[in-house]
Amino acid sequence: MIWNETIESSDREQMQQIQTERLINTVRRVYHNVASYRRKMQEIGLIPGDIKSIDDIHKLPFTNKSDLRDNYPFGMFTVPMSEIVRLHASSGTTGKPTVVGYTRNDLNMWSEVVTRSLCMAGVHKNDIVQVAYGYGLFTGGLGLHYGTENLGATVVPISGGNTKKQIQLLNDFGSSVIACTPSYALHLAEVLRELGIEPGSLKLRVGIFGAEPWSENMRKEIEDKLKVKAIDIYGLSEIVGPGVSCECEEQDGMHINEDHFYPEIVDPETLQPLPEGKIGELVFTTITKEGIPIIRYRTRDLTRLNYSKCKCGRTLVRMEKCLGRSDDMLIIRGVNVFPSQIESVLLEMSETEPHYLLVVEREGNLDTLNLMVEVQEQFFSDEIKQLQLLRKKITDNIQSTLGISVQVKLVEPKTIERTSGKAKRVIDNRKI
Ligand code: DLL
Repeated sequence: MIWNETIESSDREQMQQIQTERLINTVRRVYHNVASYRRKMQEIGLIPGDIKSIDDIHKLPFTNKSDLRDNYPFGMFTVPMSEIVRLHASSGTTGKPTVVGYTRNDLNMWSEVVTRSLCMAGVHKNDIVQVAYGYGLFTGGLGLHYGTENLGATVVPISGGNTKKQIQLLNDFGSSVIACTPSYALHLAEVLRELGIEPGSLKLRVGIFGAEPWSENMRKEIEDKLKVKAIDIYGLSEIVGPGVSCECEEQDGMHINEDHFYPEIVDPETLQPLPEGKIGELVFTTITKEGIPIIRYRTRDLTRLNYSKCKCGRTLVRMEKCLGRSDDMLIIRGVNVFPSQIESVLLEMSETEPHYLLVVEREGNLDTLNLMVEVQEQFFSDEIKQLQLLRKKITDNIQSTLGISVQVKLVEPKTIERTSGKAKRVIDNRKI
């Protein structure tokens, strides 16, 4: 079912008209209410009247995470606090969190885009949706929660973690949909196996997985082990949270709710717009948000856009599965490496588990990439020779696909820490 047929299947011209009107309003709004936007625009001699159509968006300055931090906590809100009904924040690894505020209308819009996303994923009113994203300042839990209620399906607000309880409720309540990170989905599958529960005996049929990058091979693995259709959902707290985009049942790119979030792809070095189909950094402008509208936000996520009509009937532009973040990209002796590429190689091999950790060290002036990877129980052998052969196979596969050498350390199953939230795949010990 398409939740909002008129919008989700509208023709390009109509969509651009909506985007133009909304962008003009948003620019006016931030110019008159947020000092930092006004200052940035004045610096380049731009006034709101210069933005006459969506195509003028390139004239506007970019916004970075640092802008939000510099204006911590509420400096970029465009309404008085009396209009803000909810706050969320993303923790980040360093410094202050990034805080976002929602008005009542913002929350309604967010529910709408999550409901659209659930419909894209093939979820309907009769489904029981177990929301295993964290509830709290993180947007995952509450975002999926209200979208599910708005659809009229049943929500199980269990939040993240407590795997045994998750499994008990999957079983007892007959949850047909699970929403969690893809790495946690794999963990769930692992525990099910340990408990001797056949995933096929549960009612589970759809998984709404996001909040971290995951490869196509990981999708196959999850679908196979958990017996669900694995749908990719994308979002970030600065823009709204989950529901910025989501895959439909075709699983061929995530439809962006572009009547609310206008996407661009730019070259991360030159910041110039790139033509359709080119991979670059995704940039978003919110065009309906009231609490904290964001102009040209640099997500650091790398992907490409596809404007062709989807087989599902939607015309909303699609973004490809994220390759990774530009700031997660490792440059190892000059070669660009994404953790997702290593993940893909590992998942193509039957001997390894999809649990791994990359540790980068600098010895002298030389970077070394160490890969710790779990070996499947049945391949974990006491025979050193067997293990040496396996290490060589992994090293060779990575060398031939990525063109870099890695030091592989094989570890027993369940050595690498499991998390119910975003998985940590990289430790960079280089002091550069
Ligand atoms: O992760 C919101 C979310 C919750 C999305 C639940 C999907 C499901 P943040 O914590 O602000 O928000 O992190 C945003 O996570 O810029 C991406 O780098 C990454 N990310 C989110 N979804 C995906 C995805 C939530 N489907 C950051 N694929 C983003 C790859 C993703 N990366």
